[in-house]
Amino acid sequence: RKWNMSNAQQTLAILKPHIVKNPFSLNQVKNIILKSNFEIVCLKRKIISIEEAESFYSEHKGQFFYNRLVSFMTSGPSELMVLARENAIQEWRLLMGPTKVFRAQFENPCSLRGQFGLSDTRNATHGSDSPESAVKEIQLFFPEFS
Ligand code: RTP
Ligand code: MG
Repeated sequence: RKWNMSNAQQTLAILKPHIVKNPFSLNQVKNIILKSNFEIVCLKRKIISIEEAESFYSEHKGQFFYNRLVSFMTSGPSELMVLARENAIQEWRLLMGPTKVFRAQFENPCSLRGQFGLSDTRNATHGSDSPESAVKEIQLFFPEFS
């Protein structure tokens, strides 16, 4: 089936603060995104607020890494993107690689997390995990778009 912007699936991607802080990594990640046939439909650079981070990661409240995660994600500007392509949600998660940095580096060193992840928390990127979370996350960060 041919796809185009009107029937392509969408996902929310976040390039996390340590990527945005480093112009070289940021440029490399964006080139990989475009070479992987994603269309960047919307992009904004912003410092995620504590309230947004807490709501975004509410499913992880109570986990040992939750406070560390919220403080990292609010520590500086992130780039938030709506990405579109066929099967965008699954393809973006494949391109990101495993959550844990040691798994990303050993099992999929070419993945974004394999190349750019620094730790399990500073793992370079976020991607929605289902069509329902994609809709919810796009609404949270791009209310003017959805
Ligand atoms: P994401 O939601 O960011 O796309 O990543 P994911 O589904 O692969 O991972 P998830 O289990 O949903 O965890 C969300 C984020 O929490 C941070 N994390 N830190 N042990 C740790 O320090 C730890 N474990 C998870 C990561 O930033 C992960 O992306
Ligand atoms: Mg997740």
